[in-house]
Amino acid sequence: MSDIETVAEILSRSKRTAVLTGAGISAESGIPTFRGLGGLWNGRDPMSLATPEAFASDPATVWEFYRFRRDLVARSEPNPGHFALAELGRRYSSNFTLITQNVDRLHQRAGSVDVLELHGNLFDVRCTGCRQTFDRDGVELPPLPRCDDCGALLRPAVVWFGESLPQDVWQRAERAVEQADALLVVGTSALVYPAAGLVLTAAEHGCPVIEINLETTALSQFVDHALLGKSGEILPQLLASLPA
Ligand code: BJW
Ligand code: ZN
Repeated sequence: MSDIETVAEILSRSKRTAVLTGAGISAESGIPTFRGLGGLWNGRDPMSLATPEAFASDPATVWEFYRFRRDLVARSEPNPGHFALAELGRRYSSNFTLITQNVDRLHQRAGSVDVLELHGNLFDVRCTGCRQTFDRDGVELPPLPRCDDCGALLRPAVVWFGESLPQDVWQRAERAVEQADALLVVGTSALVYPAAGLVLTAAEHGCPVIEINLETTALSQFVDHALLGKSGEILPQLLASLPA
C-alpha cells in the first residue's frame, strides 16, 4: 500500500475528521508563506508587522501591508488543495471540521463552509475605539481608515502576536480535535501557538495525525504519517484514493 492509500484508509474509516491548514496551502495560489524562502511580503518581514505594537507606532505602514495583501488575495484563486478539502467537507458534512490559521478566505471561495478562522481574516475590520467589527470585503480602503460611528482608527480584524484568539472559534477547534478520529495538518510550520498545540492535543487523544507539507516541521515527530510534497497535488490524490 502506498502512503497515500494508507492515509486514505484512515480517512475512510474516520467518523470525525478535522483539518488544520496554514499558509502553505495557499502558496500554490501565489500567496507567499510567512517564514522561510519567499516569506517576504512586498519586501517586508510580515513578522515585524503582525503585532499590536507595530500598529500603534506606525498604523499607516501596517495598513499599507494589509491593503497590499487584500489586493493580492482578491486577485488570486483557490487551488486544487482548497478544492479537495471543500469536496472532503461535502462528503463528511457534519463530521468534518476545517480549522485554518489563514486569513485569506480561499477555503470559503473554494466552497468550504463553517471554516474556523483562528487568526481572523483580511476582509473584516475592527474599530480600535468602539470595538465594532465591519465587513469591508471588496471595498477600497483609504491609507488610514476610520470608523463611521465613532471616528476612531479601524484595524484589520486579524489576530496579532500577543493577542487572544476569538474564544468561541478556539473552543470549537479544540473540541473538534479532541473528538477527531483523524487530523490532517496541511501547510503549516507548526511554530505558532496556540494553533500548533492542536496537533499535540490530537496526538495526546490517540488521534492519528497526518501531515502534508513540503518539508518536515517542528511537530513532525508527533505525527503518524508525513506526506511530503505540495498540498495542491497530494490532497487531490488523497481524495481520488477514497471510496466514492
Ligand atoms: C507547503 C507548501 C505547499 C509551503 N504545500 N506545504 C513561546 C512558546 C509558545 C508560544 C509563545 C511563545 N512566545 C510567544 C508565544 C505566543 C505566540 C507564539 O506562538 N509565538 C511563537 C512564534 C513562538 N502566539 C501568540 O501570540 C498568539 N496568541 C496567544 O498566544 O494569546 C495568548 C496571549 C495573550 C497575551 C499575551 C501572550 C499570549 C497569537 C498568534 C497570532 C499569529 N498571527 C499571525 C498573523 C495573522 C495575521 C496575518 O496574517 O497577518 O498568523 S503570525 C503568522 O503565523 C500567521 C499565521 O497564521 C501563523 C502560522 O504560520 P503558518 O501558516 O504556519 O505559515 P509558515 O510560513 O510559518 O509555514 C508555511 C508552511 O507551509 C511551511 O512549513 C512550508 O514548508 C509549507 N509549504 N508551500 C504544502 N505548496
Ligand atoms: Zn468605532
